[in-house]
Amino acid sequence: MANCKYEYVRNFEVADKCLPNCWIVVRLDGKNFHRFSDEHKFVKPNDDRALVLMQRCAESVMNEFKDVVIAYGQSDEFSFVLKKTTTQFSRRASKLMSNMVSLFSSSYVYHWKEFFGDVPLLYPPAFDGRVVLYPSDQNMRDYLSWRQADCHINNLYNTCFWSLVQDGGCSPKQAEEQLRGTFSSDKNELLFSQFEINYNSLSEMYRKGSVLIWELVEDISYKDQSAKGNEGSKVIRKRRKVKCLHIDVIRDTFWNDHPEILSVT
Ligand code: DGT
Ligand code: MG
Ligand code: MG
Repeated sequence: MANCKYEYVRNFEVADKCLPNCWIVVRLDGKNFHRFSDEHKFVKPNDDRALVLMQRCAESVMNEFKDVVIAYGQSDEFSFVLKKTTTQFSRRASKLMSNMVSLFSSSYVYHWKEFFGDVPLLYPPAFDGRVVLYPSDQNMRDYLSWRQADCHINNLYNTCFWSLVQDGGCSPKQAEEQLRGTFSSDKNELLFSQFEINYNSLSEMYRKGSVLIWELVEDISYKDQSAKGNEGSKVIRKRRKVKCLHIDVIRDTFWNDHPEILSVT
């Protein structure tokens, strides 16, 4: 067979199977969304349309990748945690990551209009992706805590920055200088004293990001359509549905309330 001569090139492919028994985290992040958000005139510092579109794309990914136990998103990024025992794509890292990233990107374009209406999508957005393995539950929780703490730090900074620029008469350079070296408490104080903003009263979506988990819902149908409401004809089917929360994942409360996430087999 003529082909045999060429088949050796297959051996140049490297195996990238994820280590067994580890949480697999796939994080994707918008490519140059600094420019993308500017060109599409995203509201600063938080654009509800953009944030909810990101959630919608993450939901599409979870519906296709049922072994994702939790996803977390903020700004232009989303992280997906696959259960330790997943065997999807034989745990091949590049296969998992590239499929998730491409589905997320195509969903972003596909659903754009639902959230942005007549605002034209000026060019195709792209996302990068990476895979990180976490061997312990604590490592995986710490990963999510890290991303949520990042969300908080950036959001507090950006809220101050854009308040100073939009309502405080500062240039971007002046705002940056005023915020340099400040602590969280200083920023909270600045927002309150100068702009009457109580940081804690801002939307939880901005402050905490978006946490996607599964919930069980019941679908009720009737065997005999003409016997609607008749208990004997009732059929209840349970199915999993993606639920979006804007909630603290750093403290134990969330994990105690959702023990199924860590105990999934
Ligand atoms: P990268 O990820 O290295 O390709 O570069 P960027 O520009 O995507 O940088 P990154 O990911 O660190 O920061 C996210 C950018 O996206 C940041 O410039 C702000 C922008 N962005 C994300 N969400 C929003 C939003 O809701 N409103 C506005 N105005 N901008 C947003
Ligand atoms: Mg980015
Ligand atoms: Mg980012």
